[in-house]
This record gives sequence, C-alpha cells and structure tokens, in this order.
Amino acid sequence: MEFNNHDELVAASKNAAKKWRLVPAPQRGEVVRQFGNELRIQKAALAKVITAESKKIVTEAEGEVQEAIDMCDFATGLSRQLYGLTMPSERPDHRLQELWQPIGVVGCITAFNFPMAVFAWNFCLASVCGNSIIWKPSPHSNGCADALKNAWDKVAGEHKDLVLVLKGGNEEAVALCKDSNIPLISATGSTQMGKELAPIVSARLGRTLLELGGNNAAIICPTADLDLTVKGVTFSACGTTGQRCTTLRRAFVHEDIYEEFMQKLHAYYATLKIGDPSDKSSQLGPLISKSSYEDMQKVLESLGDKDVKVHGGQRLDVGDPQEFYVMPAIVEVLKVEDEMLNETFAPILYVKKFTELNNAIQMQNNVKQGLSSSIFTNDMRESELFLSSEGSDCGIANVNIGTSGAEIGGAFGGEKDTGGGRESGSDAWKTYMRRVTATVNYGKELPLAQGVEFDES
Ligand code: UN1
Repeated sequence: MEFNNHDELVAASKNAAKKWRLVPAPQRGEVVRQFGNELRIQKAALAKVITAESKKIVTEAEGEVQEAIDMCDFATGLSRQLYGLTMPSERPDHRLQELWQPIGVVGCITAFNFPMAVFAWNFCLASVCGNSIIWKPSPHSNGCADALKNAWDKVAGEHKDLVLVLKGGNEEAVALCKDSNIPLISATGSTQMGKELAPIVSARLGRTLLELGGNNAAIICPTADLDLTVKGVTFSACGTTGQRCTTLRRAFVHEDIYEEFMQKLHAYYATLKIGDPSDKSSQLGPLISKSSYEDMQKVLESLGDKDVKVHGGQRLDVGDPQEFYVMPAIVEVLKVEDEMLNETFAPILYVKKFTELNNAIQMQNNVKQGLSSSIFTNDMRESELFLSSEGSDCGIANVNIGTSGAEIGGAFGGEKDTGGGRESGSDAWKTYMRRVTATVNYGKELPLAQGVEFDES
C-alpha cells in the first residue's frame, strides 16, 4: 500500500498495532515462525539482494539472512516467555505483579551494512511483543527492505501493515523521531546520527534504543594461540571490508610476541582475496561508496607525517572500476595517535605494542565508544581480569574470538558513545514493552503500604 504522507503511514501502522496486540502472543509468534520459514525458502535470493546493494560477500550475505532466520526462531520461543515477575506483597491478601504490555508503533532506522539482520533484531522482538514497526532503511538498502517486506506480506494475512517501509533520508528519520505516536525509536548508525536524533526523541520524552559507533580493540597476550588469533583479528578487521560497527580497529600486542604476531598477520593479509563480492571466492568486496573511500584515504594521509608505519590502504584495480576496492591497512604506531580515537568506517587496523596488561586495558577503554572488545590469551587470570569490573568497559567482551560476529542469543549493544541500547537476544525484548506494576487486593480490608494509617478513629 502506498501512503500519501507521513501521517497516513503512521496512522496505518497504529491501526495495525491495535489489531495485532489482540492476537495472543504465542499466535503472534506463530506468524513470525512462518516469516522465518519464508526467509529459509528465499535465503539465497535475499542474500543476492544484500550482495547487490550492500556489496557484502556471498557467505556474509547468507549469514545475514541466517541471522534474520535465527531471530524468527528466537522470537517464536520468546512469544511464550514474555514473563513478568510476581513479588511478595507486604500486605495480606494482596498480589503484586509485573505485566508486560505492547508499546505500539516502533520506529526503526537501519544502516547499509546490516540491511536485513538489524531489522530482524527489531521486528522479531517488537512483533511478538505486540507492536507494529515503521522501518526506514538506509538509502543504500531500499531493495533489501522491499524484499523483506514482500516476504512478510506473504505470511502476514490481514497483518501486512505491521511492517511499513518508509524510504528516505534524514528528513524522514527526523519526522519519525518527532512523532509522539511512536513511543520507541530504535536507530543504528553513526554516533553523530545518534546525537542528532536522540534529543529530538527525548524532547517529547520518547524512548530510544541506540546502536551507534564502535572503536573496538583486541588485546593479544603472550600465551595466545597466534594462528587462531591472526585469523580472529583478520576476520574482525577486514570482514565486511571494515564496515561493521563491531569491526576491529585497534590491536594491542604484548612486546614478547609482537614480531611473531606481526609476521603472521602480514602473511595472512597477503592471502586475502579481494574482488567482486558475488564471486564466492572473494573475502572482501568494495567499500560502500566513493565517500567512504575518501574518508579512509584522508585518515591515512593525515598519518603520513607521523612516526607510524602504514601497510596497505591503497585502491585496488580488481573488479568494476566504478567500485572502490582497497587493500586493508595495517598501521603500526608507537603511541596512541588521535586518528585511533575516531571510528573510520573502513578497514584500518592500528597496532600498538604493550608491556603491562593493565595499561593495554586502559588504552582499550580510553576511547569514547564502548561496543566490542576481545582478549586473546590462555592465561585464565588475564581473561578473568578482562571480564571483571576492572577490565573491558564495553557491552561485548570476548575471549579468544574477534570483536565482530556476535550470535543473536546475547544482548547486542554498547556503552558510552555507542548509545547504551541492547537489541537481539537475552531480555532485550523488554525495551519493546510497557511494564505495568499491578497490585491486586483480594481481601476485605484496605491495609495501606508502609503501615500508613488513614482511618479517622
Ligand atoms: C553492525 O555492524 O551494525 O556482531 C552489527 C556482528 C554482527 C552484527 C553487527 N552480528 O558483527
């Protein structure tokens, strides 16, 4: 259905939510299960749309559709587990209980790099919770949004309007944020975008779920299995051509193993297959746009005057000359350079030596962002320190795994400039619901809490 304007679209979404919330949650879960089955059938075709638009390699595009399928399965189970606690009341013959109710329309703004999975994180939870969604995809990924909308329409019966796609850019996003008919705005993108949108939503006391920039680091310790580490580091630094919010951007390597690690890392980088993302043997496709390429080059140029060693980073002539293929860059630094403090959405990995683990943890945390982090070690004391309150300050902390490639079962998101939101697994569903604290008096008296007396006598 086409809508003439923002208000009509929002009204349709609101109506859809009103009808849908009357459907018992397990039945909502059943429709989401069918959506997942449709995605299973269309997996290869959907992955092709991702590759064409987002330029992701085949296995990552298929993995992304799988992530959406996994979310459907997760949400189907969740539809029978939207549990509320029951607390003991301090008053006789009273029940004190938490109920979870749908919040209504969810506004969902997604980025080009995960054009289907992040929608699925939001939609699968929002829908089993009884809400509708208005989805504003990245202008780079309108085809991905159309493809998922079609898949939904196939299984949705009378609930097609539960998913409405709003195409556009900033203006459309701002209109969603301003609209008090939309109690929750879930937005994925840069920190700058989040800082622009969040005040608009909070000015009307709306709720936000933000998944913004990362500046993720790995700490590589003397006992690390270096072959495993080099693979984990390379996948995290180069996968999706460095364009994940979870991409590894900084590595702190212990001085005892620095030379050996660097040698292995360079050798591994030299084997990377960079080329047409639809060719199954490619490991890296091109950057999303010319401007991302320019941003990457600007940073590498600004490093030119500094006491650093830059390897790679140049444009490669390996496919369509319109596209911006690059050799991922490794930048060896002697001190923390300013460039390392910002997220450049391209494959640049800064590497720095460290001597003391505490100092490496400090450098890791000493950035504005707080999304993902890793330690590579076989020393349990080191890994436990990293996971303790004195360790990583990120929302995601991994041991002997890179910073990217999280599973859907855990809550996904990060702290500080990353925005604080949690999506996907665990109890992230609660953000999509309204919590009602219900106290029921089934007795014949009216005792007041805290022993307050209000009788005249
Ligand atoms: C993102 O880049 O916005 O953990 C999300 C990962 C993916 C999700 C990344 N599952 O790398």
